[in-house]
Amino acid sequence: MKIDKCLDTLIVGAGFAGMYILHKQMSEGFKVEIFEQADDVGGTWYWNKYPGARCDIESMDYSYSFSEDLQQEWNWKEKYGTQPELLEYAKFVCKKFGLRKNINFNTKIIKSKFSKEKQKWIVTTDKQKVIECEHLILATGNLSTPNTPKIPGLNNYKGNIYHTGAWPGKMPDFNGRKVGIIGTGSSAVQSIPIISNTAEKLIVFQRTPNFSLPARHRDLPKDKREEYKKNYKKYRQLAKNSSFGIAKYQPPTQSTFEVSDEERNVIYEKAWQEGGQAMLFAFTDLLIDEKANETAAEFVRNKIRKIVNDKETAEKLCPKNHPIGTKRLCLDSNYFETYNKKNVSLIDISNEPIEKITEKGLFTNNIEYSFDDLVFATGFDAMTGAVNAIEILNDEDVSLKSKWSDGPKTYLGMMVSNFPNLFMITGPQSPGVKSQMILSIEQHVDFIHNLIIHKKDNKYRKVNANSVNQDKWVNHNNEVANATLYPLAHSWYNGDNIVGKSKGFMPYVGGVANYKKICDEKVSNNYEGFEFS
Ligand code: FAD
Ligand code: N01
Repeated sequence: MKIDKCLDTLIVGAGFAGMYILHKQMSEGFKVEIFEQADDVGGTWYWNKYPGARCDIESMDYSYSFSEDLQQEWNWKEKYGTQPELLEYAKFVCKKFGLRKNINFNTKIIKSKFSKEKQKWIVTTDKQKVIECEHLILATGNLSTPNTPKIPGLNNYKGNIYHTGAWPGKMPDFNGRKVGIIGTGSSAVQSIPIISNTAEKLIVFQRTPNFSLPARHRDLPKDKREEYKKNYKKYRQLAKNSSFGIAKYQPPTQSTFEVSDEERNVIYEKAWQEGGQAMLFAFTDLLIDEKANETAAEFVRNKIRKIVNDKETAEKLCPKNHPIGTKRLCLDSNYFETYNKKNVSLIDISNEPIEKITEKGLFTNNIEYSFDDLVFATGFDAMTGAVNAIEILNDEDVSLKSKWSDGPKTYLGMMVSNFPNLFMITGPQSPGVKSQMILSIEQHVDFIHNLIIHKKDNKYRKVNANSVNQDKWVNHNNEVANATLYPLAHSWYNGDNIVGKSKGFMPYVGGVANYKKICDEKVSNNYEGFEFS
């Protein structure tokens, strides 16, 4: 086989994870390159250009911390970074650290096989180029494989079709048009209010109502930004010590029923007015005790009932089939208020799934709805989709996908047993998606980079995750998750959103501080669970 290029490290993906590990490996003198299917950096913030897309963790938190220079140089304009601002930030980082020359754009990795004789990965691109590398790092993203449900008749539709997770670069003009949108997750909650401002009519097809709290979005005042910058060290440390990697959300100290109903209401009301996810951090037991959780859930339902004028619509929007916070909580700007607009209607499809898509719209419960444009806000084949899309074979020709057919198994969310020198950043069973993700990305990258250096310094050619340690880690993850309410929801956290996908709770919910402590202990114990040869 003709080898077109030899690298020490090949990275797949140029989002925040890929860019940071590229920077680390370049700084250490490794021969390293990224392969990225898009034509620019940014990952999530390159693909999700839908109206209203922005992060819902405040930008002063949702940003890299590895470079003090970068922290001081970049000025976030708004409380929650918008998609264009986040994409600019990614490009700025790419330029500042001279990364672009080591990135191959418009190139998809389709296959990778660990060669027994070379003891290296042989990686194939969609352009049929073959690259040999010692280390293969998957920075392919957890929410990077858009899910378009296979609804009969989809090909017959004559209007425009959009997916929030693969939005075109040029913003479509919905002015004066009838728009249908399927889905009411975070992407829909952000885009519905904006689309409703210009569309002549917006029809929302809702299968499951979602809990959403007000974001209370605003410009970021200069004095607040400067104060944060001055004290960045303190804030970043607070984030690292927290459960979910957000400085201001420190572990609560009192439980739900320690306070009277009146006191609890005052606490919830304060959190509601403050905006963001504060409410979920009000009490210690909200995510472990159903009765406690119900007090917060009902508080939010009552807010929805107050905001939405039409009683029937309000009730349809009230989530009742899962505890609050067990599906990814949404933050919104006037989402529920949007249903008071004359041009917006809500169709509950919980009991009547969409039967088919037609030339002009879709059929549900024998009623045809027509529109000019159809938006899929139907989420992603999360956490395993992008990894499984690459054919990854170990030296015994066993595919990673087949290994994961009953659900993913990893060691610390970073390696898979019997797939040596293959690393993933924020993989399944890591706290990645249950945290401020850039914080988790930085912690994983530092760990993997140091592991590679340790391997190199000790002249090892291979590092592999021990299968017993991997099983223990997976069991520990399950135990931690099963002690919470998370498994009670049907969500992308447990593969429920994809027909035919194996079911099981995938993220580590023991918190970022605990997770880092565990990782650090493994290192102190001479890289416990990692086999070098
Ligand atoms: P990504 O940004 O997904 O990048 C992965 C890259 O890999 C992509 O560019 C993709 O094209 C590329 N790729 C994948 N497979 C291949 C292949 N086979 N060949 C070549 N290239 C490939 N997290 C938060 O913490 N806070 C937030 O507020 C927040 N908001 C979000 C909003 C939206 C709309 C979405 C979708 C996600 C949000 N997230 C948020 C999660 C977000 O995905 C992460 O914060 C972060 O951006 C992930 O970075 P990443 O580099 O790991 O992956
Ligand atoms: O996707 P989702 P998303 N017929 O999976 C519905 C991050 N993010 O893109 O709940 C009808 O949450 C589905 O219904 P149901 C964040 O981590 C963050 O919105 O499965 N409906 C659901 O309503 C988030 O969690 C931000 O019953 C169908 C919706 O489509 C993650 O990305 C913004 C259907 C999908 O919701 C994914 O969010 C955006 C079908 N066949 C994204 N299939 C921030 O604000 C699916 N649905 C930071």
